[in-house]
Amino acid sequence: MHIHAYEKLWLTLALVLILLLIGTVTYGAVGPGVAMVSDGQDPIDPEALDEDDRFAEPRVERVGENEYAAYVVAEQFQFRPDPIVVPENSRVTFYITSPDVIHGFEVVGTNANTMVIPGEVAEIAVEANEPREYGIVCNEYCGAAHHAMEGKLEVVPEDEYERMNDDGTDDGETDDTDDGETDDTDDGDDGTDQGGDGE
Ligand SMILES: [Cu+2]
Repeated sequence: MHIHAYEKLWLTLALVLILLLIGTVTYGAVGPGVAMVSDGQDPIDPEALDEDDRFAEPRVERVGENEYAAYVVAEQFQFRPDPIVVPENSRVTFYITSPDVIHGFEVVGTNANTMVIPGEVAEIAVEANEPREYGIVCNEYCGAAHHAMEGKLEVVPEDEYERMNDDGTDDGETDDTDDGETDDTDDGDDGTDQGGDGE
């Protein structure tokens, strides 16, 4: 059987296109780390968020060495808490839900981007390495002020984060139960160094 040269050429091109197509899909799946958002969380009653442990009080919690959990409520037309503040060099897992309509939650500049559906808890993680500020935007049209619905993720230096949390705002990680008055017993008689023992 004789195949015309042009026909061979087109056959080859068609084959190459098919391989390219399969290649791009495969690369998209494994290359840039694109993955489906986890749906492992149990459903939640969107009308009773104020009775839920995690969402009654939206917040950031330390859950391990350099690991933080952020419980976020996306609602018309804001994210709570705002800003979300975490220390540098940490991994933040966001748990996000909505009491009203479908919203989006994108941490601009990362590949974290999920839909937030009433009754569901979206779970998505971000590596917060360098101190910087990220915008958070809603990507799903959610009502008249959708365009104004934005938040912030602030990644701050570790010492700054500790200072912020020394104000007694979170009681999860303070373990200073018994160092009250035993370790500075010198009632010094050269009262020159005031300011040495700030807090
Ligand atoms: Cu929106």
